[in-house]
Amino acid sequence: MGGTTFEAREDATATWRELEAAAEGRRETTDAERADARAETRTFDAEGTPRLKLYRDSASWCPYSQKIWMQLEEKRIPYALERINMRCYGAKPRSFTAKVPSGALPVIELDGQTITESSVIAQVIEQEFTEHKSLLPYAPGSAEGSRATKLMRLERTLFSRWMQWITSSWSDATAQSEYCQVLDEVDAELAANGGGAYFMGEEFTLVDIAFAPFLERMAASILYYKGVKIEGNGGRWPNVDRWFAAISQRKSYAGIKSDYYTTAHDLPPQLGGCAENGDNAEARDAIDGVDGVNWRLPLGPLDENSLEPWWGVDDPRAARVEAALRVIGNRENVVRFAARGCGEAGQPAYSAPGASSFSAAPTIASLAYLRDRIGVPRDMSYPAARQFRAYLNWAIDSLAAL
Ligand SMILES: N[C@@H](CCC(=O)N[C@@H](CS)C(=O)NCC(=O)O)C(=O)O
Repeated sequence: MGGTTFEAREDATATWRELEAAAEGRRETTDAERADARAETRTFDAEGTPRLKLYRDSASWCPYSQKIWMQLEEKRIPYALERINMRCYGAKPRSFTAKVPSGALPVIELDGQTITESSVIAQVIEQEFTEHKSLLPYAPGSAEGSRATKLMRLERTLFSRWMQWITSSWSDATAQSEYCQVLDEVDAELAANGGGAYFMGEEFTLVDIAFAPFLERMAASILYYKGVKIEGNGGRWPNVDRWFAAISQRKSYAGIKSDYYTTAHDLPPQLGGCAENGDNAEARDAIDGVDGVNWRLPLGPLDENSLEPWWGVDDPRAARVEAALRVIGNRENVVRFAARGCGEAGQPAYSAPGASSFSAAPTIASLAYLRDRIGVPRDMSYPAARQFRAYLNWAIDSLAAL
């Protein structure tokens, strides 16, 4: 960007400095208690160095890291944070692989001791931070304790049925039916919890945390690759819906939840591919925004009937403020990143030396590149990303019409 032809254009667009001044002193109107994927540490107003350091993946893609992240947020345990790349998108620093040769995430350091494996980490956190609310308050061997263990096993069964279905197109109908049968069991367990929306009833527990990252990814990927709606299905899994609605209200989850678009595109590099079944074209195109409606102004209301159900309050203005502040606060990186979209390194694809007229093509390409790579929750929340994608499309359409 920035050639003389561009600067010579007359328009009323604010400069970055003006935008920065407008942003000065403004806070995102979203809840300050909500987890923030970009935070370097989380103190919960405690003083001193946290006992615990969490290593989780830089792009917020890893479901096992998300479990531990949510547990810490839910218990309000102060933690330091280091982001580590997953292999599918980057290298890991030697300082990390020296500690953890497998490179697997998540990892915690507690009082300097390195602990791996999310299920072990979760137990250690429960044992070590007894002054914080217990998320598994059941005696081993008690009826509730046995139920929690059974539900944790059910989560792994659901996970393996999902893997079989989502990564392969082989025997798709059988894989679908086997997956849906286990989801029926999950729904029945949620109905048989003695009341309340959570797996163990009224109480939110580690069982909900075990399911959350996976049900979230299943809802997105099964709709996108198989055309089957899990969340907001409106009939077959009403208790799963009630659970989605309840968990989505939690502050510990709202800031760390992804969206369908991000998940649909981040799973293939992690899993080595996801298989479409031919019934998914409509849902896929809608999630990608190629239908001309999704990601376009005016945006419809976001609620539990949306293509991607939204169970919280839809506040479009707050969402726009969040998106604007994130972009203004990180503008150098955003601009540098978007500029990758308008040509290959060393190949200014659209440059036209000496051209006297403004060419919108490089800017359009950069904006589209940025639009397609906004990550939730890494960059912003889903409502904010939705607004930002739609306004980028508005800018793209306006430039294309010049
Ligand atoms: N059983 C492990 C699984 C962890 C796992 O599979 N982590 C993946 C990311 S989701 C990982 O770190 N893989 C190495 C990499 O992608 O760099 C746990 O529960 O912690």
